[in-house]
Amino acid sequence: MCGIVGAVAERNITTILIEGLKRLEYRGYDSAGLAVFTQQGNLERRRRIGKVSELETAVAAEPLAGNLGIAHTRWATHGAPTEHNAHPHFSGHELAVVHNGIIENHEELREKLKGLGYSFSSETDTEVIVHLLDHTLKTLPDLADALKAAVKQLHGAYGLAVISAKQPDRLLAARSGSPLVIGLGHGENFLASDQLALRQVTDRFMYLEEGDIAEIRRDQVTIWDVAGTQVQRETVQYHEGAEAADKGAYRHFMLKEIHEQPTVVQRTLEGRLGKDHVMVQAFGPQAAELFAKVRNVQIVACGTSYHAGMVARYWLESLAGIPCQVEVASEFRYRKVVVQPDTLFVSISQSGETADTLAALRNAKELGFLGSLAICNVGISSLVRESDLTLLTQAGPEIGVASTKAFTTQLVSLMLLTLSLGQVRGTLAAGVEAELVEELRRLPTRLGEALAMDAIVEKTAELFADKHHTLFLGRGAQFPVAMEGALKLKEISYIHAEAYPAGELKHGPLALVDSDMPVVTVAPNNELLEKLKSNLQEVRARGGELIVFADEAAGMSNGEGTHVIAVPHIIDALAPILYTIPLQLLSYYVAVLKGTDVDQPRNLAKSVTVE
Ligand code: HGA
Repeated sequence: MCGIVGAVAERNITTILIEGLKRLEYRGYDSAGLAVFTQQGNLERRRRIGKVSELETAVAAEPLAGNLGIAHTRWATHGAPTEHNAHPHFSGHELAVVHNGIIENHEELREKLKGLGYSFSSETDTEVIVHLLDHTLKTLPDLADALKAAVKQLHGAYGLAVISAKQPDRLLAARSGSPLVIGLGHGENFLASDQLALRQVTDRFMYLEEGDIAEIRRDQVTIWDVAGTQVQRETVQYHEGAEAADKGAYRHFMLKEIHEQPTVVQRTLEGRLGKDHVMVQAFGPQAAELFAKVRNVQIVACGTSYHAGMVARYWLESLAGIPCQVEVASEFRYRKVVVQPDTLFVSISQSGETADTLAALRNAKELGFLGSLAICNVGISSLVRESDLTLLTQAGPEIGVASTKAFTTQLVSLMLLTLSLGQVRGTLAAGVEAELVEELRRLPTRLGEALAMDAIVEKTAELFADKHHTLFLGRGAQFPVAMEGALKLKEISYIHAEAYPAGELKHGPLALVDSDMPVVTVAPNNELLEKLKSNLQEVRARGGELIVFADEAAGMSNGEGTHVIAVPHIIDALAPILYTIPLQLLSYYVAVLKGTDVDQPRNLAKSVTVE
């Protein structure tokens, strides 16, 4: 995804900009560029498609030095990944902008600006911003005033950095739907879309809030909130140890990553939600055109990602009315597959290098699919490069071998896919998209509430310490959640765990149930609750011990052999994401009790790049 870096200093800032972009490289991008107000008094830029190192080579060949600059790594949403579409975008020779996000009313603004005599040199939505700002500067000559007025005309999501050769003592920033952080130095200040980009130059940060505009000078930062009132934002100081590849205060990476889920889910949603709809272009410039033709979906993945795909099948069919099949990649790749007309091939992988999934994608290209979409956490991976469309999960580096935050961000991405396909094809029931967009916005807070179950789940884990086998039950979209819960427990505690749709119990697995076989159940308050309660009676009648994660309003209570753990209420469609959290915590605490190697369980590897 796009990255922004900006700097205003006494020293030359070109290398700081390039180093910052490199630190954001892991997010994936297709081109990079920078603009610097040079010592000769001009605004100059260099742009290149491909890696930041290409840009670095271009700058080395044709150096530019200055004290004020902005830089960007682009992941195209509007217009192909070409050099002329790469940011920064200019209006004339004196104004430069970099942008993360999507401007939804860009066509209308483009027409208006053309009418005012502006000519466009790119196909991006971003270029309208710079010309609009230039036009506004004619009546409001102060850059901050002009930016405040101009952004009022933008619909969509943006994180912006702006510089002007006419006011070269300041860097301007605006945030709405795409994160920005100011890095505070001594006699110099910085801006970035992620503090990681600036850790080389400072450890003090100020996070902009939604609607904020900031004017950043060498020795002063001024911020206005959405109402135009001047405000102070808190300064946060980072210490060594706050890096992603550090466990910080947590005992294991897995626990740290479980607790990061509200933040990374928030990040995965950023820039992708409009007021009451999902921005389809978040899947890439051709997404709307391709999605309009989709009549079926085939999902292919392995392990945890496969479980995310299984949840998506329930969503795609029940919410968007689109038939969906899901298969593990190692089967799909070797089977003779019959492809329905107009089927979208969707692959899901944390690393984007999973050998089976990659091979399945390569085979799929010969099979007549309509197109391919990768849902992936690594932007520079083979899966992303070889797919037509991509939606990057923003989970950040996942170090624990057992996947946690990658899974929940995959689920969020798949919900965005469901709503996008339903939106483009017109198959969503009235009001569903607006309601789910609203609920998605609240999701990070709800996940935080679920994490507050940590202590009670830790206590519950003691029930498993001497057990060798476990059953996990769920119904509907909670069945794959139960599968993921069982997989997590197997992976890190080495306890044998099986998941069943609860209705299947009496068709076989009930024979296994006795007092040595705890049965874990996920029970949101939906139309299947009463049926699920009957299934649980079947377990109790055989002496099985029940651990039930139930909606606080489900009317279930503790009894002999029945441990009910209340889960905060959530809209049913998003329940699979929320219920995953206590199951992750459960497997974690069971593994800790058993003393296994939580982050690197035996026999397993993080990115399965072999068959
Ligand atoms: N819409 C802009 C920026 C894209 C972006 O933020 N991607 O993550 C463009 O297409 O250039």
